[in-house]
Amino acid sequence: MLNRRGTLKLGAAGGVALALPAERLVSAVVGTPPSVKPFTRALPIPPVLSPVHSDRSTDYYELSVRPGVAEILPGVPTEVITYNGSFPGPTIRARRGRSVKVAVTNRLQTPSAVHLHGGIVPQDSDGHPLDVIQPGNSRIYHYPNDQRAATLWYHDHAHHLEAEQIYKGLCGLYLVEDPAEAPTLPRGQFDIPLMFRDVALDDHGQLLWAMFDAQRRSTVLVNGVPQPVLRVRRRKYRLRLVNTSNERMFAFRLGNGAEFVQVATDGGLLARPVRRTEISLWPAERVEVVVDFAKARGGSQITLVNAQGTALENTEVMRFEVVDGIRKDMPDTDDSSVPQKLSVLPAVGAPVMTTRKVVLSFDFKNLVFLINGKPYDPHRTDFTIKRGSTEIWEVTNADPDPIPHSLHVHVVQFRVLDRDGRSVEPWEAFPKDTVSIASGETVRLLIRFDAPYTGVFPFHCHFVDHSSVAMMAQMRIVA
Ligand SMILES: [Cu+2]
Repeated sequence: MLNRRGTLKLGAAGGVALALPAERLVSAVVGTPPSVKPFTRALPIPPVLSPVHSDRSTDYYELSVRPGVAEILPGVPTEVITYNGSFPGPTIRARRGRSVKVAVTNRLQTPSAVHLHGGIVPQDSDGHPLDVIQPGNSRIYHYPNDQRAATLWYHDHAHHLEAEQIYKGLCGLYLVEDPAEAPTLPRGQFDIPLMFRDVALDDHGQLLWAMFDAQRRSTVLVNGVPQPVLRVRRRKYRLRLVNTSNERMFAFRLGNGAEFVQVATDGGLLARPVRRTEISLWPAERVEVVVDFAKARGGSQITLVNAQGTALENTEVMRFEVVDGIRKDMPDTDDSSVPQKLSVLPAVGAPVMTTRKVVLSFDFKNLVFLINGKPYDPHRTDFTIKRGSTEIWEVTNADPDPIPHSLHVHVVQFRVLDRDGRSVEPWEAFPKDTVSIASGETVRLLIRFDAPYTGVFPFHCHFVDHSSVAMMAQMRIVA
């Protein structure tokens, strides 16, 4: 029998403490949300990073990975680690067809690697777990942005360290923009990023860190603070929902009869908008929605609720406060609209030549997370894949309830064909780079390896507490 607090050192994991996922199996909840008066603090928007230099083809940015201080609770300095001192990191706005080069300097005492999640990038800019920046060193990542406009994010990916370093703050948004795509959607100040994550805080407002500590991570943050409020005009807003949590799954609902119109998923715009009352968002997934606040009365409040939270958590995640009446500085005019045809999705591609099985499981005997029965070995090639080919991957979560997993495949955007044989809704089908897989479930992915790059790229569970302790594998893409 597994004991609840069971924690052991995995020598092979470089001294990373591994608590058993059995923590999830017990109902005890520890940790309490901070006593902050909810919905009084304005939603912070992560700063947009300015290029240090631009030329005809490329924008050049600089990021330093360094310790910093965040104000998660009002007036309380919390020690975190940051990109450029910002928690979460600054947003990079890239333009389709214009490349970005980011010079990253590591001022931590530990190695760091930057992965652009959802990016179609060459292998030497993918942030492979062993391709790290050592303390005191710098390197340049090259992002071609030769892909559809999408809400991407960058985060740490250093071998065995990504769970801790993402948790402590190493993530930021990376938006690929394309002025040709659905230009009538709300933009500018009406295009709002919402990065959701949970955190465990001690009595002094400091981060508590332990692997598999999901039960204690009971405080949900939006853009780095709990329960913020956003004052909105009576018009449409585009909201980019991003789950940067290590392990938390969200199910978002809006109060007061408001509804979501989903326009995009991980890899960009859907073909058509879809009305939804609840949005499920697992770690690393992105969903873009348009919410029309013109339907709300001036002065009313609309709360964003996490229907999957427990009573001891701040399930009321944030609030929208609709400004009252007509004001000169906040006119109600709205020239934005959601077109019924958002985008033309690329064709499926060549015939499928290869079908592979990917089985995700926890080894209860040896206490390791496995893919196809093996722990991650960064020196092993698990799959060899021909560039340009199309494959079907049958991905199974072989674990008992309630151990969820997901699969993130680097350098591609895939189609989810079906779950346990039932075809999925268009909003969760394409374009995706991370797919949720509940206990016992099998999803089939259609993956076209159409990136122009060869080399070794990882695929892994994006519950990063799992991937950090071996639920990762890798493919070698060959010409
Ligand atoms: Cu997992």
